[in-house]
Amino acid sequence: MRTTVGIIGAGPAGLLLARLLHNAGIDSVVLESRDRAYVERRQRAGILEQGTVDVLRAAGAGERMDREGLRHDGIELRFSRRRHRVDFPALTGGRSVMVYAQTEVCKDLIALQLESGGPLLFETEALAVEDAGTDRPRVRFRRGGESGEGGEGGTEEVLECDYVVGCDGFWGVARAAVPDGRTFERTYPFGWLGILADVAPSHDELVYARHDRGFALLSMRSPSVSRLYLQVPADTDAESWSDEEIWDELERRLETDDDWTLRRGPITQKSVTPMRSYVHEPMRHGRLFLAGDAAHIVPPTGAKGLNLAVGDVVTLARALVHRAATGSDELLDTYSATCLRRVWQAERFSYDMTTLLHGAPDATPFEERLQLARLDRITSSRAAETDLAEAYTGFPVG
Ligand code: RFL
Ligand code: PHB
Repeated sequence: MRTTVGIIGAGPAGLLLARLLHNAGIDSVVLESRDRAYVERRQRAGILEQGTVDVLRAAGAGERMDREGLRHDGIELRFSRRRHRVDFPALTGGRSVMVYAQTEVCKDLIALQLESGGPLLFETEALAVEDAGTDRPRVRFRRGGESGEGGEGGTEEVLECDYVVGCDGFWGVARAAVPDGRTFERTYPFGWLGILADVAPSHDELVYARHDRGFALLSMRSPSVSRLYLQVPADTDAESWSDEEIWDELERRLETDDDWTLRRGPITQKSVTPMRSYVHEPMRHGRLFLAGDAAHIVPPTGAKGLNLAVGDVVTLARALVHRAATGSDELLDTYSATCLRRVWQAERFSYDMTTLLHGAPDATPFEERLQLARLDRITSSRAAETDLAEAYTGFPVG
């Protein structure tokens, strides 16, 4: 098998890259280890930056998003029982964000790819990237699912490429083929217990709450489905929390001075997400490029992960199109540095939001007071609030 661009992984990064390349007349093959239903159901991000929305629209993948997505012009910060709204358009010259779930972005991109696009092979696991330093990189892969899931019987095949892009997430195989890289990492002693519930959201915008008992987040998937999170110790088993305990704890952490109330409803999904900050540099070796979670992870507090993945593949698609049109490697050579600049801004913001709002188990009273002082600053200084609004609505790509 042979293609111009071999893409490993059909998450948002791989799927959008395939679409951008298809639109520019460059062929690709996408290899995805999981089956289609799994990829379409995996609950993750919910917030699209303005720039991400614009990219999806321009790629021809914005039709359902524009019909069903919810435009949000702000978020609420909640602490010491107080509520403070951050008004994005007023602070950023008109920018906003969109609530449209990652599952839906992936469904739309998968449908487009299967309808008109290069091969998208599910249950096809990449085993290794070889010869990335040459002009004939290859992906060794096996069809028939992941090893251990009936995949052992599948025969090994090879995809020969001009370029390989690792969009295979944090646990993928592509990163291992970038030698002499450097990694920067921070783990956190807490995670998020996330739930989906069949109940109308209790507020029309997202609520980020700092509480002495820990962080809580109120988000949503649609006018009738709520998505909520609770900070929990890192090793928590989601099943150790009963539904009633989860609602009680959300109610405590989201408490206010006024008559705001939390609506409860049937919980349909429950899981714990670990928190991590991670960057791998560089994001390229020869003709192998890394994009999205394969190269970097942010804690979800800043809502940046999916948006970073989109920024990476937009930058890469532009560079591959430039190469095809002019024969010049100029933009491919600057790919890693261009992406990393934006990545580190997102790392900084996500770290700041995480430490601003979460209680560390070993936090001193001094550090707790500092957290409140930082919140006080954001809610009383237009300059500080603008800094948050600019970062939340997104840094420019490229
Ligand atoms: P993905 O989505 O992990 O996709 C990688 C794909 O590669 C496949 N794969 C392989 N395929 C073939 N061969 C192999 N050897 C393979 N190994 C892996 C996997 O099956 C998978 O399909 O990475 P991608 O495309 O880089 O996208 C990144 C985003 O998914 C991620 O950054 C976000 O979900 C992070 N995130 C959020 N980002 C936001 O922008 N806004 C948010 O509000 C937000 N909230 C979140 C989040 C992530 C969360 N979790 C679960 C980590 C909330 C949560 C709870
Ligand atoms: C979500 O809706 O899943 C979500 C929203 C905002 C975040 C993280 C997750 O910061």
